[in-house]
Amino acid sequence: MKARPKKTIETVHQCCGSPLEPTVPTRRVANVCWGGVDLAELLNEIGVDANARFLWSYGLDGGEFAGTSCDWYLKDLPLERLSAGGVLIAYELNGAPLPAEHGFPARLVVPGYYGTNSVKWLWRLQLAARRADGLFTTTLYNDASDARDLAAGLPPRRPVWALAPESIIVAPAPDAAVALHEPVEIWGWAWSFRGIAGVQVSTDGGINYRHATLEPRRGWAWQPFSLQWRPSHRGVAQLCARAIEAGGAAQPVEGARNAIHTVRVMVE
Ligand SMILES: Nc1nc2c(c(=O)[nH]1)N[C@H]1C(S)=C(S)[C@@H](COP(=O)(O)O)O[C@H]1N2
Ligand SMILES: [Mo]
Repeated sequence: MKARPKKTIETVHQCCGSPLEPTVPTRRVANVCWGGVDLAELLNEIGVDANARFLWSYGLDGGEFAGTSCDWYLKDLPLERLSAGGVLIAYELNGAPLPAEHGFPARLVVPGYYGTNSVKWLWRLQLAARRADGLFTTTLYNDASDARDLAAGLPPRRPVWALAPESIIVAPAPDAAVALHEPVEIWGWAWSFRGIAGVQVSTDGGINYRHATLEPRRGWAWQPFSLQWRPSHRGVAQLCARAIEAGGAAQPVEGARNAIHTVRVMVE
């Protein structure tokens, strides 16, 4: 693999949280740089069977999870995602060899998909006409559609693949003190599979929102946003950020892993 051209990609990398608590936000997210081999190019060279629809990837780790024992960590993804580009067999993280805990010697990296799909300690790839049955493919990591999703024509269960629109406030920090009438910069990061078109920020717990300044997306990286604020009342202020996707989908207020992030600060 190292004899092939090395491709480097900066991506947002997010854990979707526990598959046993799929609606609980954990906001475990970072932006990292991967180096490795372009998987779509590699498969084009090998040649792909016309019946193939899914890529199955196997990690070397096995054991028991949620009362079920597994030989391997096995995930699958639709081949359309591969054609969209950017999927790597990565052997570098931030310019250094992958550390053991991040998948040494090689891992899959699926930009724009939740971290669970980026299989570490990769030892086998398989193309198949159907999804891979397994604990981490067709049992866990599938979101149940609610009445609104069903009305919008979504299937009853959807695999946890594409990143839903989300944003986090980085500053001010939770419980920070800010000065009355002095300018404060509220800033953070926003991301989704499709890219974020706008971020709105509230300083009154989500009653009123204003448009923040948002950088356009570069590749698969997350996007910075910021808003200048002059606090006009003493006491507690609840800061909220809401990301809106290119297609119009916005972060929900609650009850989902990508629910709106609120940061409480003290105006003194
Ligand atoms: N082989 C293997 N790959 C795996 C996992 C795992 O348990 N085994 N966990 C997945 C999950 S749930 C996440 S969020 C990411 C975390 O990647 P990181 O440890 O590099 O942050 O790895 C994914 N790849
Ligand atoms: Mo995860």
